[in-house]
Formats: sequence, C-alpha cells, structure tokens
Amino acid sequence: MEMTLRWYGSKFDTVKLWQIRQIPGVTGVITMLYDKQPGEVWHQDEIHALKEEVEAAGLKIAGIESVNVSDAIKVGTAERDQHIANYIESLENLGKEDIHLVAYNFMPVFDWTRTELARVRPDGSTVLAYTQEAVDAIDPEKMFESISGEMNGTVMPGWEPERMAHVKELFEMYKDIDEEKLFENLVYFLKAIMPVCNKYDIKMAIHPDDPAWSVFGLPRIITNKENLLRMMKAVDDVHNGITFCTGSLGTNLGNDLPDIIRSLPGRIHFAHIRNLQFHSPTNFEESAHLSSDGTFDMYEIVKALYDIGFEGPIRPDHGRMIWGEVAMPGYGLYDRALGATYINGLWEAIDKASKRGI
Ligand SMILES: [Mn+2]
Repeated sequence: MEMTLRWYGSKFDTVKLWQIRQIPGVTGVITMLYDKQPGEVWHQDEIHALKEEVEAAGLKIAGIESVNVSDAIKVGTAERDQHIANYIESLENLGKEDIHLVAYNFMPVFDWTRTELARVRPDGSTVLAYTQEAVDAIDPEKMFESISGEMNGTVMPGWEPERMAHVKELFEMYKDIDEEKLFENLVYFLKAIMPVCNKYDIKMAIHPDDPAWSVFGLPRIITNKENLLRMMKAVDDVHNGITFCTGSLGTNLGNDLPDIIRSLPGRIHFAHIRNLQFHSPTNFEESAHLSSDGTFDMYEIVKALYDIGFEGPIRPDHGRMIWGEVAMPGYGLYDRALGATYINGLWEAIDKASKRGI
C-alpha cells in the first residue's frame, strides 16, 4: 500500500505540494493535467513537466486521476474511434513517463452528484451531502447552478463550467443509451486500449458510479459486486481493474464493502477511502474517516484490502472542511491529512498483528 493525496495542480489547488509532503507517510500524489478536455491528447512534454514539479517537492506521481473518457466514447458516436486513438496516445505518453496507474469513470453527464457541498455537522465542520428528495425536486439542467455557489470559487472535477454549459445537449446524447448499450461501449473502449496498457503495464482503474444508482434517469453500470465481476470477466486482463471507492459503492447500503473487496483479488489497483453517515438509505453525508463517525467499519475495509494483498495507492477521499480552512469542498488539507494518518494507523496495526500471527 502506498499512501497518497489527490492534488489538483499548482494552478487550481489551494493545497501545496510542500504541505502534502509534511503529512506522515504520504509519499505520492494522484493528479492529472487539469486543463485537458476529455478526448484530447496528453502530450509527453506536458506530463514530464508535471512529473518534474511533483518530484521537485519530494513526492512522486502515484497515478493519474483521471484521464477522462469523452461522452463520444461513452455514447458511441462517430467521433468515438478518433477519441479512443487520442486516449491510446495519451496512455502511451504516460507509459513513456513511467506512470502505470490511470483512473477513469464511465458515468454519463455528471461525474458524481451531491445536493449540498457544505452541510453543517453538529461539531461545526461542513461536508458534502446527498438527499434523493432534493435530486428528485430539481431540473437536471439547473443542477450545476444549484451547487456552484458552494464551490468556494474552485472548479470541481466533472462540473467544469464549459461542460455544464452544454448539459442539455449532453442529456440529448444519452437519450437512447440504456445500461446494456453503455456497458457494450465500455467493453469496446477497454478492448481497444488493452494492447497499449499491456505494452506499458498501465493499470486502468474504473471509478464506481456515485451514487451507485441511476440519477436523473441516466444509466449507471458500475454500481455493485455483480456488475464489477461482469466487467472484469468481459475483459479478462489484469490491466482492466477498479478504483475501490468506499464512498461511492457504499452509497448503496446493500453493498457489502469488505465482501466486494475480497471478490476482486488482483483487480483493485487503487483505493479511495472515506466514510458516510446515513440518515436514511437515500440521505447521507460524508463524515470523518473514523469508523465511529459514520456507517462503515474502516477496520474491516482496510483488513480486506490487506488480506487480498493490495499494493496500490490509497488516498483518503473527501474530507470535512474543518479549522476554518477554505478550499475545494471535500479537498481541504486538514481532514484528509487526519484521514491518511488514521488509515496508516489501521494498516500498521493490521500488518503487525498479521506478522505476529494474531
Ligand atoms: Mn472516489
């Protein structure tokens, strides 16, 4: 296991590399070229410059989150093959720069959905939250407007104003796409990129849908154990793997997180760990990472990752906004640093107990 933090680049992130370097046990960052639109080629010199910047701060690039997949690829439009060719070129350039992990998602229109970005908890911290009632009451085209005021002036991944300006057209593109068609398009994409992934040993790690059910009538396919296993089988190559995100798969209380981890040995390449506190099955908020602050048993989750021999990067996923910090919602320094330290503590205890045969 390698402890990491997501970093949005010096142009966009309020958190600095030198600050990340001071979190005990954090050795790498998960980052990307944030100026790139889905479908564009990532050039080797651009990747190289990013890598040099990170390494100059005493850290390494542990993986890319994300090389985004364009809507043309997800829908399967006429532009799809050109965008896949560009994606392959980007992977090739990442491979040449010795980067071997790429996260991505296959969610239509919205990358992830929350209805509040700053719900106040009893201790005064603020967190991202979701209520189905709020989603049902809102016109999807107004979704961006409704939450953009809470973004603290930042640009949140998947909610770029340029994309959101075309949200009506995006919905139109997906109108004939059901879950089967979306799955077929995912398999088409994966089969096309597997040769370059094999050549450079690049592990692809799909991020689960968040929340793990259909939102605004859009299809969702990466939602549970059955679908994950189906995807693994459809392209049975170690480079076709998963970002195990507790906060996304865990939105569905029917998902047994440690059990899903144990069913995917060798195919989980990256882990996002956060906790959620549920008020009802469709009303939840993100909590501190600690088991007792939310619904998930973090010990059991980390233990399952340990037991399957997980060797990839972990990053504490969204954290609370605490201690007066102003940052991108979910991506402040302080609570993620606490999360990293807590997860490192769990890992150390599990590792030592295991080696002593306890
Ligand atoms: Mn995640």
